[in-house]
Amino acid sequence: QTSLKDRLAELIPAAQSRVKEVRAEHGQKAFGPVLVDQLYGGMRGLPALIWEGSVLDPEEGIRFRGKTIPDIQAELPKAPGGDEPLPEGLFWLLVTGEIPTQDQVTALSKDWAARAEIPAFVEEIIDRCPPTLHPMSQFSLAVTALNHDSAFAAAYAKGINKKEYWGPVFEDSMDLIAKLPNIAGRIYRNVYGRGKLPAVDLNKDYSANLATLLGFGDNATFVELMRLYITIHSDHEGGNVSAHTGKLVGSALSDPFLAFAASLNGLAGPLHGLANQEVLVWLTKMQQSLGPDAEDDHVKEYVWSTLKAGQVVPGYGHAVLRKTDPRYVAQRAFALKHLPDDKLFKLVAQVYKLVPDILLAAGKAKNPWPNVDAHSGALLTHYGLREMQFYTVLFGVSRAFGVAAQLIWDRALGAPLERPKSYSTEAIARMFKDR
Ligand code: FCX
Repeated sequence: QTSLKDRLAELIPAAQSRVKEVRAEHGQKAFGPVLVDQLYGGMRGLPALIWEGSVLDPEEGIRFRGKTIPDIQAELPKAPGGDEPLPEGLFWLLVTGEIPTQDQVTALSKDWAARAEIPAFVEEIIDRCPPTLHPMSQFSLAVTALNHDSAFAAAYAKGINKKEYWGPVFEDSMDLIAKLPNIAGRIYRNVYGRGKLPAVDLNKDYSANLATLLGFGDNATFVELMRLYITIHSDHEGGNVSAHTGKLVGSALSDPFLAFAASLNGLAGPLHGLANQEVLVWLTKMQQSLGPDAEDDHVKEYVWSTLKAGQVVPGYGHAVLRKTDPRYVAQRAFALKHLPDDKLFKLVAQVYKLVPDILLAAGKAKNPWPNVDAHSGALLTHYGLREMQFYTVLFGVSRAFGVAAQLIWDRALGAPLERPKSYSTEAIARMFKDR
């Protein structure tokens, strides 16, 4: 079976029965106490969501359908001559739980290339944005506008049976992912004056096309970087801001374009995806202030000055992880292989050696280790993609894979409207007065 949709149609009935079974067996069991502090504390650790594609372990990091990053690097199909997994394969895995064949992955590459074009009015929306509008805002506008052609919105207006929701949501999700390279490429070229956008090549894989649209398609190592980048940024279970926002908005039966545009607005925050931009801004300022080849003591002082100014060290810490992020490790391995002598990579590595001890000494951050965003910008910079404000757009392209996979399953499994209960401080004070 080379069609993802056909394979999914085969898998859905069993998955629906499995959910019924699990709910019948465990539905009435408690998941532990909820503390009042969790309501005030950003719901850290509160079990609250179902997310099928990936689960995050604090010590070990992410597993996509049970597989670690090294597992997927070994097992997923590669491009001819390539070493990195094709993101097409990761999407197949997220959706089906199965490692696809080379043919299945090639079929996805072709399907996405065929769906890649964006409507003329969306091109115009992007072209009319002032170059001073942040690329993430432009990205979100364009994705929102794709809702014009949503198969799900059209089917809903015609009165589609709820049992059939997943079909048009699948089509929208495929269109969404397929159109992101054209949107990202257009924003990049407009904002930074990088010339006209070339056409998508129907015979190239997704990452090769993305690289070409950005203007880096001739560099085979950059294409490999895009394959790795998209794969590792795709999904990080359901509670992070972008994933949860997409699921939440999708639960109102907003179509995948509206739901994912909401994800992007969350990803654009500096504590989440924008941290990859913030890291490069911070490293660049450090280089300007300390000069090249700074000594450890000077770097340490610089880190302390950031903390003393009441700012966070971008790229460090995590709400769930308690070890070095395996997504950081994978990017570091890529750098050691392809750009070991790069000055900025060396600074990233020096910061990695010094920051955890400082954050431990400062005594606040629960996790002193680097996350995914501490490394990505240095790799992009090496290949000439130096415009830091654009970095989160690439994170956004990748995150669509994880959010889309879950939106499809949410509709296939009949996930309800999300509506948790909130309380005022006065209500809490009253309720717990005598307890
Ligand atoms: N530098 C300085 N202080 C930090 C810190 C850092 N890197 N990480 C955490 N802290 C501080 C917090 O600000 C908080 O201070 P407060 O008590 O004064 O409010 C305290 O330590 C406890 O926070 P903690 O429980 O460890 O962390 P949270 O779960 O609240 O927040 C994030 C997690 C990721 C938001 C936090 O570590 C941070 O701000 N890091 C820097 C920004 C960043 O890299 N974000 C990207 C994360 C991720 F990979 C992604 O989504 O892309």
